[in-house]
Amino acid sequence: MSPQEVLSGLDGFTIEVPSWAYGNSGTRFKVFSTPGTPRDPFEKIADAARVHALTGLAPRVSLHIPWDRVEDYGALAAHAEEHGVRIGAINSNLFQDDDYKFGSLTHTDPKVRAKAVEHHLECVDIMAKTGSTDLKLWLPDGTNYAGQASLRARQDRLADSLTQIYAALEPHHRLLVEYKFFEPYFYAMDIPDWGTALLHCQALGDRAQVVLDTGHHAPGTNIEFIVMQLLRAGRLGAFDFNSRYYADDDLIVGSADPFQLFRIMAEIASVGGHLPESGVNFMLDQCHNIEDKIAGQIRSVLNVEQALAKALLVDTDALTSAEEAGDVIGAHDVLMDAFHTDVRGALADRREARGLPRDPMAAYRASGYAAEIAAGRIGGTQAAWT
Ligand code: LRH
Ligand code: MN
Ligand code: MN
Repeated sequence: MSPQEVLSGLDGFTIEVPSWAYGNSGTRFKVFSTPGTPRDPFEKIADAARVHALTGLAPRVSLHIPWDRVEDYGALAAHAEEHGVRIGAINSNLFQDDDYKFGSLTHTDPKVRAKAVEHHLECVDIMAKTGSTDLKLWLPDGTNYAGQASLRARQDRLADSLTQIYAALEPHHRLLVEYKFFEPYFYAMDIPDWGTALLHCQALGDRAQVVLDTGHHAPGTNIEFIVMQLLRAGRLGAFDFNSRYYADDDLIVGSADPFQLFRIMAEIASVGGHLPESGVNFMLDQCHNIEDKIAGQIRSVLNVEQALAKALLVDTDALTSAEEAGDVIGAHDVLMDAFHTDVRGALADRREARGLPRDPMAAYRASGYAAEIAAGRIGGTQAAWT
């Protein structure tokens, strides 16, 4: 197959961008502002739409409630459509309310649990108004000290709360459950790992699926193994892509470890998980604290596209033969050959053939958009730490 034929595997592949990446966000320390930062969700969507217009890769924008609360969600969805994008996952927020000091969906007080469930009903309502089909839940609940609470009772209360949320979904909606092994609590998080997320999803039903945030694992974790296992179970609902050096750094995906990103995409591509019908939502969860936010998002979606293009280049027949023959080095070499292939020219050709700029970053810089928004927007929305 020619490179262009191989790269036709990218047709239909999309990446969803987060509204909070366009606002001032990231780190619990100083959050630096960038000139032209959006002042409201409408401006965040306008910026996100630029990324899609230049790359052809990012047609959906995730919202985060309450950061993106607006009076008229129908108007927000229409605004997105006018700009050539649409609303993606609706993210709930259980980590900025005093009532949740000892838990939200897991709290011992039924009134606090009911409040946390109710927040998800608001999100489901927003889904109906915006045409979103994914409700995304990251649970910040946990404990800091052994003996602080019954680990088991918290799981039971969580199961009950999740059941209520799941029951509120419409038949075409999914519940995406995200795990994280630490932070904001450090002794035990209530959904620390993919196993716990998977068990809850399996108890809920087919439309409950796991979100894998690449920054939410202990250093050294083999993430592609988890990807394989969740795909095998039919429960990989979505990614939150980002890069990490230390913790939940939320840096540009593919910047810290492009080889890890390639290994993940190779696992995905090996079973067609990149195809739209697989239902895996490839999202970004990033913060651009010191770099230009729009350029940071362009770089991110291009990095994911590049990793997938290399993954599609893996000679699967040669790989299988080498694996079956016990040819350890041969099999490894097949994979590395794909990783070391420079696909940038082929991707530029493909973009040009689709009426897109060969170099989206250069096109963005030449467009004058950054200067335009810097001059036209004063003040910005501050999203909280992610
Ligand atoms: C917290 C987090 C999580 C969510 C996001 C909104 O760790 O980053 O990954 O997806 O906040
Ligand atoms: Mn995340
Ligand atoms: Mn995170």
